[in-house]
Amino acid sequence: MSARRPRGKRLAFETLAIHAGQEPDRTTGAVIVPIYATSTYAQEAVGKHKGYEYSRTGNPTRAALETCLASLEGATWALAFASGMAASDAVAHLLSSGDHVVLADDVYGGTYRLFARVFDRAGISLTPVDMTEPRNVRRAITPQTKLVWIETPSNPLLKIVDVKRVARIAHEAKALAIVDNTFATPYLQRPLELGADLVLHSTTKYIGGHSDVVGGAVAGNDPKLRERLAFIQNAAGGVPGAFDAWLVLRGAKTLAVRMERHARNATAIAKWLKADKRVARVYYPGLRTHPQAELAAMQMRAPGGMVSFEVKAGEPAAQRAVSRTKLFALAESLGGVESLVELPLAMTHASVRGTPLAPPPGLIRLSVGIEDVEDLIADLHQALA
Ligand code: P1T
Repeated sequence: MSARRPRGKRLAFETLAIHAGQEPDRTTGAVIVPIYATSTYAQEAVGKHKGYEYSRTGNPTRAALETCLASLEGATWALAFASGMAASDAVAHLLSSGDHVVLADDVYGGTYRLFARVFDRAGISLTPVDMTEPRNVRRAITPQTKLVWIETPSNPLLKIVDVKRVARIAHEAKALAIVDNTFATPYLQRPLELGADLVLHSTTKYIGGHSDVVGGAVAGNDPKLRERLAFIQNAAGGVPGAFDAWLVLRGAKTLAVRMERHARNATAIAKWLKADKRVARVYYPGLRTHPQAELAAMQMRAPGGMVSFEVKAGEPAAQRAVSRTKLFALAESLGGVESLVELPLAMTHASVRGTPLAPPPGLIRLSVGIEDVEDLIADLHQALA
């Protein structure tokens, strides 16, 4: 489906989510993109085919997802991967031995692990910095810096990074700026429009939206980067199967309405936690007391569905609380319609324990779902008792 409507006006996000890459099937009229469960494609003669040769290289269901994701990010291209980490791994493969990466100091633990414990062996060095102060990025840049890796809002402390300013600093050093946009989603934040070169997603999260699939994506506008990343994707093979691509595409259709509700529920919960005497500190970019609240309001349409907090009684009390919730499932991951709770240092960020990236031990992270918010607050209230 063309991303343009008559008179050259772009279709709105909600319309693109449902139609981009998803025109009715030409042969059957099926309104929904079919799951092309095929590994290979018959050729009329050697090299004479309908655009597909082998499903690691390309698959029509995956292609539909890629067209849709590109349109949502305002990108000219997107590539879908088997997981968020497979997408990150492909981006890391753009680098060569001797290159240096400046990484935000609050990111998904697996992103740090990938650079610190896998790509270190390929001779790629790493400096984690607090990017809420953009001048820290400038200070960390060396002549070898090729990549500046931003995650905003960050996982799990919900720090907000000024994408425009940090991308400009990266570009002055001739480095690429990438934004992991998993927490915000393209509905709330469009990093490419703010100057980033690449945007990355764990589509496992809000884009998939139903905790039933693992996936990832990278999008951008530079055709040379697309060519190189597609080459790496095909050479290394971290592609999603057709059914997984289809699940992510189905999730994307309702992204806008879900994100509105996630943000509304999370705002109510953050305010409730802030007022509760048992709570020591709340991390949510939608609270006026968040140190980058103003930047969040400028850069994002809404503050998103993730809330972190600490309780006054400390880590043992936090351990107890997360095992007592009834609606919030104690589980890793985020972004599904159902609410989840976890202790990052013991769970999603165990791989950064003992590093400068380690979150506070008693930190509780909520992925606020789209259930009734009074039910969710009642659940937290009884768990904190
Ligand atoms: O799990 P996977 O689809 O491979 O995505 C990795 C990833 C990348 N970026 C961010 C911001 C993420 O949060 C994740 C995965 N995060 C979790 C599993 C979690 O619970 O935080």
